[in-house]
Amino acid sequence: MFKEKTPLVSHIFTADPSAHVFNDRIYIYPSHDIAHNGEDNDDGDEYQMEDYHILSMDGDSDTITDHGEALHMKDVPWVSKQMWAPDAAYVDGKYYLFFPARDKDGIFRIGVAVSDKPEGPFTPDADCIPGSFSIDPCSFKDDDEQVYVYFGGLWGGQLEKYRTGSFDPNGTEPAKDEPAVCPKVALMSKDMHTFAETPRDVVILDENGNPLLAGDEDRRYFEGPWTFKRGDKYYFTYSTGTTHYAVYAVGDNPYGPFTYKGRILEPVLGWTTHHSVLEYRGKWYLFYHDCELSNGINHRRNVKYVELKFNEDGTIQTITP
Ligand code: FUB
Repeated sequence: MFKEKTPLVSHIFTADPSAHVFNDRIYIYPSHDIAHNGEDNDDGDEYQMEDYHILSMDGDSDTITDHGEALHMKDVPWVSKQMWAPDAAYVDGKYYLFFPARDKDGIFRIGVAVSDKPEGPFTPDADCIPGSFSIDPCSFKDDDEQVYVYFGGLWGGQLEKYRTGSFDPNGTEPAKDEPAVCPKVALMSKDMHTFAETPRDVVILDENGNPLLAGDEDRRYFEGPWTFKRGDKYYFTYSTGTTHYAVYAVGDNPYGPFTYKGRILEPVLGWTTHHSVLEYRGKWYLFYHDCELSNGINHRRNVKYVELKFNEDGTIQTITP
């Protein structure tokens, strides 16, 4: 593996890398940032992405392949704008791309698209996943082949607007001394096009077994979930958003609860901290992004990776970019 800590590609802006190993090759499912001169705001209007390009690489060269446009929003009937952070899963000979976008009413939903190849092109379903909401879907396939999708993001991602169980356009975050908003998880149905259950809360606990509080911005969930298994432990990783850390929590099953353990990555150049973790040829890697190529413009990001190291007790060594 080469190119560690350097932008993997520079001909397009890329972000939110979801990395998987398929056929002994690393496939990266990133957002494709669009350069424009609009202002940033708390709704994420600066993230105007319209399509996805899948990247791939192997362990034997420094060549990164951009497989070209894999899916464009003009081909997705339910989407109005903002194709944000995607992920993919392989099940029974097919590759499934999960992606969030705003529907025609401006509400974020999650869609599915299918391909015979990991790099696409992907054919989208005509409608979004029924009952889906918010952003940042990530998939996790457990040892029993069951696939779970985790999702949710505050502010622009609208997660705090579902605290009553349905969409409240005026919904806000809890008070600082109340439990934080939880990310969600749902088991996928066997055909991978629908949730097999109503999404559940992913509860993240502190060292005393209490749910993290909304005011605990160094540790509470903001966006960018990722789940992986190491040994018999399930690791749930995520971004703390306003404090810009990538952090992790550990549990005993895919639904949690997960207990907060520490930081994976200190803040990078740029506001967002979206990442993924994968094992490849016996080593672990963190895929992440920063804004090096644009000198810090938040919506012009570039994907990178770095080796991730574990301590003997399963804790993760914090990376300082
Ligand atoms: O790329 C748009 C949004 O920015 C993602 O959905 C978030 O995770 C953040 O990286």
